[in-house]
Amino acid sequence: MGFPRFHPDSCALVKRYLTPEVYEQLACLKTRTGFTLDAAIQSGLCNPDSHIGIYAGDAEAYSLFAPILDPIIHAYHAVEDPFEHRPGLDPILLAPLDPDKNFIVSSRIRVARNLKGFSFPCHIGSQDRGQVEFSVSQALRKMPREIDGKYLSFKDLGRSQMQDFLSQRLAFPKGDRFQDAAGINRNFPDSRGFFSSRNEQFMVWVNEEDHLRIISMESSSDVCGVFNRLLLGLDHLGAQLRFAVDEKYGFLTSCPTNIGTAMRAGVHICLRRLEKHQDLLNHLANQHHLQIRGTGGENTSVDRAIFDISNKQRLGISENRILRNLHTGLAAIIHAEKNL
Ligand code: DAR
Repeated sequence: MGFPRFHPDSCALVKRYLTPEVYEQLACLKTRTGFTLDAAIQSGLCNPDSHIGIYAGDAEAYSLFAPILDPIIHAYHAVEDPFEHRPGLDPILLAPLDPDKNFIVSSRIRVARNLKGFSFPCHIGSQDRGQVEFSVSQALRKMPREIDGKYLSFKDLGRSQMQDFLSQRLAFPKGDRFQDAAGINRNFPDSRGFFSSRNEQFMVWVNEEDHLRIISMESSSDVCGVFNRLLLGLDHLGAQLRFAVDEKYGFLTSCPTNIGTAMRAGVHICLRRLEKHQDLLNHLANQHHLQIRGTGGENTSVDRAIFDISNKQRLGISENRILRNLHTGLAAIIHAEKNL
């Protein structure tokens, strides 16, 4: 392909760190499954507004393409060498954040996982994607009673059923243009599906941006209860499935922004006053390593002053520490909202 020409306006981290020397060093390399650097950077080349611009096609990509991925990981996760994954998945108890439901509309915590030995969604072949769906759906058949439920494969759903599940945010739509350019949408909706517990507070998306997105959620501010439910499901799935994990990078994911704990813990919170004081909100978010997103999550706008606020750090920090930081940060934001 020759040295890639990123859009002049692109600010993607891959453009910043992919120097001609690094490209020269990596351009002819392939992982054992045939994943190349050119394939990894397609999203950033096609989408000038990419923040990162690169995806990993398998676990080996993180070592083979470390000369480009490591500087991006250091920059995004604000970690310095030597960094390491610090697991911390213990049940946790913290004071209620918003018991009167004046601000927090819902809490949602998800972790991403990819099965060991399989290419990741941007590079996986149809047959292997089907094997991933089969293995995960089998592991979901006997969940603990509190989160027992049913797996539904998209291919078995009619159009109106699919629309209903999408509107309930139980199913997931085709990936965005960033994921599309990376190859994540190939053969959609084949071998995609979702598990939902009967109370719809525990879900697993299969073959979305990663092989598994394990989600715990509820319409409350009880981030501890949501986290502890997630642990229950994770323990059960972790006993039956082998995940791609590295002692340095932690859980390996399609996007390098998700490695480490691969956990995004957040809330939908109504901030009518802070909406008019974005500088203060951004200051508080930065102070507590939080990420502010629109109501619909990534790349969406804020609707009716409802913000999606979640942890920014995923690597070099434990899941328990993420939850404590989120709790402290949200308490500070709620305090500011009350006192404006
Ligand atoms: N939009 C892509 C990915 C950013 C991180 N979000 C993920 N992985 N869902 C970008 O490079 O900006």
